[in-house]
Amino acid sequence: MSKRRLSKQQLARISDNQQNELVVRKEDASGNANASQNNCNGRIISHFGQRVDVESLDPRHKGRVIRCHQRANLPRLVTGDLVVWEEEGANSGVVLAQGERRNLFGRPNASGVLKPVAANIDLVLVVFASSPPPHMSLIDRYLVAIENLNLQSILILNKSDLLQAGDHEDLDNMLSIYPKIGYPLYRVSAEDGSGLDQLEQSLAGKTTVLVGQSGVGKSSLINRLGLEAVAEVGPLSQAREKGMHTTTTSRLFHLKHFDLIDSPGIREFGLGHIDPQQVFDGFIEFRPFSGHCKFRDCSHQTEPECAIRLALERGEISQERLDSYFRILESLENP
Ligand SMILES: Nc1nc2c(ncn2[C@@H]2O[C@H](COP(=O)(O)OP(=O)(O)OP(=O)(O)O)[C@@H](O)[C@H]2O)c(=O)[nH]1
Ligand SMILES: [Mg+2]
Ligand SMILES: [Zn+2]
Repeated sequence: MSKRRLSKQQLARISDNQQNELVVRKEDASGNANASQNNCNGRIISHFGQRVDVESLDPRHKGRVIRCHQRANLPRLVTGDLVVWEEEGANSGVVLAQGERRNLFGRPNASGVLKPVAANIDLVLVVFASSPPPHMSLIDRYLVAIENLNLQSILILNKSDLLQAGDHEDLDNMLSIYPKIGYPLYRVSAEDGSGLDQLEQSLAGKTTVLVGQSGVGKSSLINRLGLEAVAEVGPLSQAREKGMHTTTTSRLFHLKHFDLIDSPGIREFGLGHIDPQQVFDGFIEFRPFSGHCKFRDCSHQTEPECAIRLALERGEISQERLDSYFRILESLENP
């Protein structure tokens, strides 16, 4: 990722270009729900069960938000989707068609069914904090999902204001692995604003979704990155430990020169919808060794001439990430 700083003018230009890049596919022959480039006039900024909040892209009333229901033939729409909508009564509307989705970030629920979080995104911020403490396998599960969607990601350690020098050696050791394999890692604080200047540079002109456990401060970061508080922030309480979530639905916010999507926190992140090969591919530092083991069906556990274990011995793969890989594979077998 470039360390070059962008001027205000450059940031404004990127933002304009981003707006102009909203291109959608032409209606397909079956007359199905895909909208053409010219008639997409809205974007979903939040969804609530059967209803969605559509932000108008019509130049005459750009930015207006209308609560809409959707035609029954449409798939379940998600925050970030481009749509065609029309008015129906005073302050409500109906979504008639969906624009093409560049991508869809989702997570499976407890029964393995994929629950959509956001569509048409450029970047995922995987947010964690010293409290609640991060689990490496949670971070790695997110990374596997993100890699399989070919999306960019940045790791964010929030609440850096709570960390005293010297009392977080384990956390530092765990986190130091990621920049070495190519993931940017920013230490920030939504409380005192530290580290956010650098983060903002990486968000310029992009639509970014924030994901992570409940209570790590995703909504607080959004409020701090904007000019005013827009997202609801919750207490860090006992109730939260029991699974209370403050943010309950994904929502898109337009901030200075970027868009951010807040998402509900989670306790578990299952990967029910992916296969073992996709898990392997999701560990980016393993990829150069793919197909190099002596046995084609090598499990990378005890086999001789295993390229992964040889890379481990050479220090090109860390023991922690390999352990994490095995843990994820195991969880696929015993969900
Ligand atoms: N000290 C400190 N506290 C923070 C920081 N960021 C957030 N908090 C606190 O952490 C608590 C949870 O913050 P939220 O922003 O609601 O967390 P969230 O990730 O959006 O949680 P969900 O919406 O449930 O997923 C609040 O009490 C915040 O004030 C930070 O950088 N430093
Ligand atoms: Mg929140
Ligand atoms: Zn092997």
